[in-house]
Amino acid sequence: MLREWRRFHVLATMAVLLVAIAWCVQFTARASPGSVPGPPTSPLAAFEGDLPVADSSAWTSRRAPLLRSAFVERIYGAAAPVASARAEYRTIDSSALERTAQLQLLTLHLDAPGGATPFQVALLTPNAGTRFPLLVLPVFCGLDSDVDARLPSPAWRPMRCRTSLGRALTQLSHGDAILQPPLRAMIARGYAVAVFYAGDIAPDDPVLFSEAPIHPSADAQESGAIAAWASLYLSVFEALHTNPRIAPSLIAVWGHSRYGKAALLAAGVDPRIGAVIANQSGTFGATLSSATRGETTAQIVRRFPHWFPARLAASPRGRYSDELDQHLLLALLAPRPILLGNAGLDRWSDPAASFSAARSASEVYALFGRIGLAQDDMRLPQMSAEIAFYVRPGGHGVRSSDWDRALDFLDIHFNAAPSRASAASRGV
Ligand code: GTR
Repeated sequence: MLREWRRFHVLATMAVLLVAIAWCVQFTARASPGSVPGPPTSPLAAFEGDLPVADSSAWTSRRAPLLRSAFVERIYGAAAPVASARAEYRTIDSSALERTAQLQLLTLHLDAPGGATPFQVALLTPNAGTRFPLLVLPVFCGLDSDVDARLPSPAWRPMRCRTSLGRALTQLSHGDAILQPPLRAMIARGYAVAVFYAGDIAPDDPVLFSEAPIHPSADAQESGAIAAWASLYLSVFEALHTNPRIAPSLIAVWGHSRYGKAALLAAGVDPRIGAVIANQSGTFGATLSSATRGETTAQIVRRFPHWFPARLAASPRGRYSDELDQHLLLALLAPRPILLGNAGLDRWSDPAASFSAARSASEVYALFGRIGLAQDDMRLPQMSAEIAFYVRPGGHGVRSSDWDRALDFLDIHFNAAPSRASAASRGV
C-alpha cells in the first residue's frame, strides 16, 4: 500500500513537473520561425486576364475591386455591414474604470433574413478629450470583471467561460492575456474601445452557425463564419464612424487568430477601416496558402468547415487558384497600417510564410509612395513602417506583450495621421 502510494506520488510529481516545463517553454522559448519562402507572384503582375498594374489609380479602380470579388466568391463568402446604421445607445456608467471612461451599451439592429436581430456592443470612451481613435475588438471570454458585471451577461460570457476551468482552458489555447484586453491602458492612451462577442450572433460551431440568425448572404451555404465575423466588424464600424466622439479615419480592427483572419478580410473589403492588427492570423489570414509549412488549406477547411462557404469546404483545392493567395489580401489594405504579430513556437500559423506575403504586398504600398514592410529580419520590427511584423518568444495566444505592441503601433500611426493632428489643432 505504502509502495503504491509512493509510486503514485512520484508519478503525480513528474506529471506536475512536465506540465510546468511545458508551460515555461510555451512562454519563453525562442524557436526559429524558419526561413522565409520565396516571393509569390507579384501583386502587380497580370491577374487572370487583367493587365499588369503600373500605378495607384489602376490598382484602386481596376485591380482592387477584382481581387475583392475574387476573395469573396472563391474563399470567404460575402462580407458586408449587416446592421442598419441606427444604433441605440444606453449609458451604463459614466464614470467606469475608476472614473476614466464612459461605458455605453449599443444595440445594433442586424438585418437578418429572419427579421431584425439585436447585436450588442460595449463602447468605452475616455472621459478626457473629445474625438478618439477607436479600436474594435471581439472578445473570446468576457471582459474585465468590473465592466463585465455591468453588462448583460449572456451576451458577453459564453457558457464555457462561466467556470474557472473553462476560463483556464481558454487561456491555455488562446494565451494568458486573452481574457482581459487592457482596457485601462487603452483608455489612458486615448483610445475608445468597441467590444463585441461574435459567438452571440455567429457561433463558432458548425451546427450552431448553420442555424444562426444572421448570414452576410441570405444563403447560409454561400457564407462562412470568417465572413460573418468580418461582417460584424463592419457593422460596428458602420454604426460608430458617424459617432461625433469618434475620429472616423482612425478606426482600427484587432483580431487574434480566427478573428485575425476576419479582421484582415473586413479591412480588405472596406477601405474605410484605418488600420489592422492581426495576431497570429495564419492560414487564410496573412500566411501564404501556397507556401505554408503549418496548417494547410485542406486541413483548415476539414477541421473548421463552417468557417467557409460550403462550396469551398466541398472542394478546398478547386475553389481558388494559387494566383489568389493571401499576399493579395494584405495588398488590398495598402496604404493603410498593418501590424502582424507572431510567436516563434506557433509554427502552425507559419510566420515565415506571412513575412513573405507582407514583403510582396509592399509592392502595392510602393505605388502609394509608401514603404510597407521596412525590415529584413522577422524579429526586428520597424514599428513606424506601414507594415510591421514581429515574432515574440512562446506559442500561440495573446500575451500582454502583444497588447503592448498593438498600442505602440497605433500610437505611432494614428498620432501621425493628418486628420488626428488637424482635429487636435482644432481642439476637437
Ligand atoms: C487553430 C487553427 C487556426 C487558428 C486558431 C485559432 O487551431 O488551426 O487556423 O484560427 O486555431 O483561432 O486560435
